[in-house]
Amino acid sequence: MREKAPAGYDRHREHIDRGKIETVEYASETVGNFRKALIYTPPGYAEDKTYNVLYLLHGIGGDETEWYRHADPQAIFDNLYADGKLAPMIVVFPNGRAMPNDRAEGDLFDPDKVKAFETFEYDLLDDLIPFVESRYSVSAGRENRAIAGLSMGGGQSLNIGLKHLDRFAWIGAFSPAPNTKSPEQLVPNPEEASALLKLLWLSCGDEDNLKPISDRTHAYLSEHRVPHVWYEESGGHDWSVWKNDLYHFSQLLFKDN
Ligand code: FER
Repeated sequence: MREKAPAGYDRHREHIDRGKIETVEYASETVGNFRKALIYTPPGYAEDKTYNVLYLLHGIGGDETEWYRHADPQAIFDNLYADGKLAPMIVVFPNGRAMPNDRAEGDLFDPDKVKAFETFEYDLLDDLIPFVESRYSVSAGRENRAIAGLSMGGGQSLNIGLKHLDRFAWIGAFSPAPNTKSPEQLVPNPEEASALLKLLWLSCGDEDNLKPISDRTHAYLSEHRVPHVWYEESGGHDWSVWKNDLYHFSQLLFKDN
């Protein structure tokens, strides 16, 4: 079992530089409307530098504000920057339910709503990423782009990231949900994936009912010798686990580990 983040990692610290979180709206041809996302720019963000980008996805009960409301990610990141532990990156919090009404309301397991988490692949690749890359000073190479998320967002990160290794070299799945494709579908060519991945992170709490999905993915990756971080921790399907994952995963990004 893995170590947890140190006490205070998620608490606002005095006298440190802070990043900013803002809400943006982008035109989505995929959905046919304007869609919201939150964007964190790190302390000292400046247009004359270029940044990596992490796309960080929410779960079935959430929307683009879910991480912000439950995890205080800006405190986690600001503290890590103050300690010199993060590579420069902006973090985009999209809404992964790509349909006209993308609010987390009504029956969240309605098949149309679950399907919208699949449609998000095209909203992300064709609409959101181009928007982010036109609006912010970011590097557009695969080695400068990461995708990660919790539960439904963890499944999306594996499904989308591993299918588009030409776009993402860094992938993280925190407690991935049943939307996760089978390991054989995710990684049909283990050698090719191994050569392209800079980081493949998979984590899950030991009391999470969805753990069999992570177990089967980890087993396949191990059997086929695809390098990955398997981070098994104490806990259930909850925010203490996902915040801890974010703390550890983010420090591995955009570095030669
Ligand atoms: C399911 C159980 C859980 C499922 C999705 C979830 C689509 C997602 C949970 C979450 O995002 O927290 O059967 O099917």
